[in-house]
Amino acid sequence: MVAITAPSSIEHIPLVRCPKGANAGPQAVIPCIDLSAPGAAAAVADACRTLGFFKATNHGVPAGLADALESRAMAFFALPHQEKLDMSGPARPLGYGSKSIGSNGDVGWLEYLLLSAGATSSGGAALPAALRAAVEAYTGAVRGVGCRVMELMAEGLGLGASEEGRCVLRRMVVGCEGSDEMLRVNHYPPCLLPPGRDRDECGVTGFGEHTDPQIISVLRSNCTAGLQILLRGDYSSPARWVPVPPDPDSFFVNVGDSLQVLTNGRFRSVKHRVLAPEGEESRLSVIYFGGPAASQRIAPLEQVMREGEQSLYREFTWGEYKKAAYKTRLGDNRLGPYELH
Ligand code: GA4
Repeated sequence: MVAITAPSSIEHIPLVRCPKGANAGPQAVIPCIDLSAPGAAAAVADACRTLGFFKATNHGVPAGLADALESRAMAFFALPHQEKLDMSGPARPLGYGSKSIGSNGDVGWLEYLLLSAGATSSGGAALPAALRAAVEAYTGAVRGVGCRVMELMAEGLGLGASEEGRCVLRRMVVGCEGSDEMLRVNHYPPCLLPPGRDRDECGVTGFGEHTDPQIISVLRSNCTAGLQILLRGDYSSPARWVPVPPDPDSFFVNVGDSLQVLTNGRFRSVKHRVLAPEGEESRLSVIYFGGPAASQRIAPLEQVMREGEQSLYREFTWGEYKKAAYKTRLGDNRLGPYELH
């Protein structure tokens, strides 16, 4: 069991309820893709079209990097609240945050570190040296997974014939001057419900439902469950939340809003949320967000558009979209105002 030595950091979080009734139904299968297998590009594209989410295995990242970050991060979160704040500053949006997400009133049963992960960034300069080193080593590795996945995505979209096509997404995020890469370390302590509260009726929100604004997100967690994705409904079945079984040896990849636009809706940005742990163990997750430079134009890639195809979105720059995102609530439909048809 993980000891939370500073309950003051999280103890006053209001218990936001997530209805659980919507979870009923057969277990949906999360696509699991071997990144080194011959058919990986087609499998990635298929998963991004249907769910906007998949699990990536055979990624080549040594387990030690994630384990080291996990243990350094847990040691950090066990520090007294004020020390955590002093070391990283309050999340505005970068820094240490507890309970509060963004600046428009969203709350969750978690504490976190949000760091800039750019190649030249000194995000978290005042963090303990061992944590900083673990963050840097892990970031380098997870960025590599993001690169591989973005190349597979492009190939799966049919852009793989030329080097330029295959690298078009990857180059917006990695090795691009001013691109916007971030690393988020989330700690969800166990949430013990007061006697008389029925856990079967509702869970406690760790991180409320939302889509990620970036191009791609790559998540790794410890063994504690909590992540759920929203399976979109259709004429025959309603939308429902599907739990994602944790797998510390794999990465989970999300399509972000910007990639939905870049592919003119072919790839779908996935709604997801986290429920607070029900047992005795904390959930610790680390997410790499790959965003482009502020000036990057976000509009359907010419190469993916069929002849005569119309853009579904009014174009914007990443800088504009990010600025607008920070004025929204977590669960808002941020692409809504940009939809054309
Ligand atoms: C969701 C994805 C990433 O975690 C994040 C989040 C950001 C924040 O926590 O600062 C936002 C959220 C996220 C989208 C809407 C705004 C901004 C909180 C919030 C209410 C770091 C990001 O880039 O967008």
